[in-house]
Amino acid sequence: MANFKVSRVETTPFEGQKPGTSGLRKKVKVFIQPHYLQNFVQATFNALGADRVEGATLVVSGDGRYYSKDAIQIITKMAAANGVRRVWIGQNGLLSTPAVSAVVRERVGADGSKATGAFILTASHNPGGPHEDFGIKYNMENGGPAPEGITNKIYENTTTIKEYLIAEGLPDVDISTTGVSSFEGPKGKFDVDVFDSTSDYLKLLKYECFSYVQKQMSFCFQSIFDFPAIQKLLSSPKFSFCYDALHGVAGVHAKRIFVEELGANESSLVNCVPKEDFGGGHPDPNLTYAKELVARMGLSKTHSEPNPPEFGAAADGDGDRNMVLGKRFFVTPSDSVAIIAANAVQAIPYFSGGLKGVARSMPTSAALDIVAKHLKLKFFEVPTGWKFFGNLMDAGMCSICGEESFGTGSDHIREKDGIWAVLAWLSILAYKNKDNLGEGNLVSVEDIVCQHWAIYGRHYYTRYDYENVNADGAKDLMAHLVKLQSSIDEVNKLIKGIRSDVSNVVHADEFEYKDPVDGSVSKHQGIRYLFEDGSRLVFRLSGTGSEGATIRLYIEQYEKDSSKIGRDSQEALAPLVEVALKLSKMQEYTSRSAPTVIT
Ligand code: VG1
Ligand code: CO
Repeated sequence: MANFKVSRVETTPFEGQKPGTSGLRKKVKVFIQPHYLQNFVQATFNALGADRVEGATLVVSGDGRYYSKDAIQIITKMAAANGVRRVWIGQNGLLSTPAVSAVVRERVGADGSKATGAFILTASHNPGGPHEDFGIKYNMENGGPAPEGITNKIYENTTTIKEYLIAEGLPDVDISTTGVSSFEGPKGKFDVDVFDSTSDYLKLLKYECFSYVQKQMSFCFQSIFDFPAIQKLLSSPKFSFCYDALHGVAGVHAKRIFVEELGANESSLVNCVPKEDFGGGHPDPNLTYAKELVARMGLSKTHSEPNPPEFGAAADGDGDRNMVLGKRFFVTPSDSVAIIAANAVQAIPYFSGGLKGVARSMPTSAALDIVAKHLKLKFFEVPTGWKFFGNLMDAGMCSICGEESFGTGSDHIREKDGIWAVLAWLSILAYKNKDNLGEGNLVSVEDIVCQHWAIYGRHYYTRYDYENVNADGAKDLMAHLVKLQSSIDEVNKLIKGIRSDVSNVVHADEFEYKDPVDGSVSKHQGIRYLFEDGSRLVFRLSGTGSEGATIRLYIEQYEKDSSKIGRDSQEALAPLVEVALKLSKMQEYTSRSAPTVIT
């Protein structure tokens, strides 16, 4: 048994340690400055207060990006010094963001302990490596991101911090081998428990039934997916599958879940070995950055693929996002959540008793709204960022939710969940094809989406991102758009001068949200222009970048006429895009003639 002392280290505040949409994200060179990470971690402990820190059980893990291993050792030593009772670390420090949430909610330690919170080390879809981004965020006892009340407090603390506590004499822990190491400090015992990264997460996802034939009874444990049904689909020679983790942490879970549990061929996995720099790529699952998958699925403009798989998916660095593709077919994330919600009760055992409600972030298309109306479900529209869904779920008001930014999930945890979304799609495919895996034609991803549009109508949707533009220019553009909102007549005159075939704006505002559970109000959550025919233009500044500003422009148009739902989406949206760019004076304010990424 080793012993450690607590040492108090004097420090001074760093500017800009304000958590954004999802934690604090900065360049690695900023994070590795002496005391930088330590200040933020101590500010978090101070924001939580001694009651929630002393004796706590904290999960510390992440997506394995550059600097994670050092950060884990630092946070472990600071936790010990602050009186935390035990730290839980996924093997090699690897846990996807949804796996962390699952571990916080479900894992029980060998001594019966339960986690009380988590530090997640990730900058999610931002690139990694010595010259790229690192990030950290804190999740609460419900497994969800800290609410704004806490993140504001953390930020305040970072502006006044004078000292932090760190254990002296505590050796670096070996995070590559599972097992518990125990230490003794001035306040008593401190344990470090390194555990298998996937077991608890898998246990939550797998729906298991045990039949007691003699007594003619069967018990089903409350879990989520029908694994045997998915297994049958994956083993059918008619079906083929491809999963690209973009060298993020999802690869670890994917191998275990898709290959070892569900019997997918190992060759279905692409880029599933986590790398500190994501292989030099941008671990953001969209049509621009998930190049290899896009080519394999027959969607590349420069490469022709003779026989793409039936179903493909990609994840981001920390495994909470998903992109869903069919053979030569892209499913927009807004459609994906609507289609999952429409089919959940039939196809996914966890939802067989019905849905409590559904929710989407404001810029996400209204495809989910239409499903909610048809199925008479409670429906919520929240600001961007997963933290807003947590309250609804804790209050039993929401089962399925999603964001246009490739985030989909449910109340099984309190984060979006990339692998969950893939299993949800595999479940729908398995359900739709349960009678034709032998004879008959396979119902494809494209068939499912087109059938959905035929029933509910189609929301043409696109997002333009202008990454790393001049921050002042971005601010001026937003101010210009807010100012325009004071006269709708003026806006409509401008629009008619740009395109006469675009309908009238009937309402324009900055989105504001009052949480129906705790009554808290979040203002300035995006600038909206709503049109008479249901079309929308939304402008937001990103809260996850680490340099300059990123402007997001969201464009949506609803089409109910079934003879018009098969158009190319960029072509269908061209008039609205033109209006958006000219109305906002995008080129003038950003000096950019084209966006960095179109999704
Ligand atoms: C982006 C997305 C948002 C998402 C957030 C975190 O935020 O738009 O929908 O919740 O990233 O996702 P912003 O503020 O840059 O638009 V992750 O996977 O990066 O944690
Ligand atoms: Co992410």
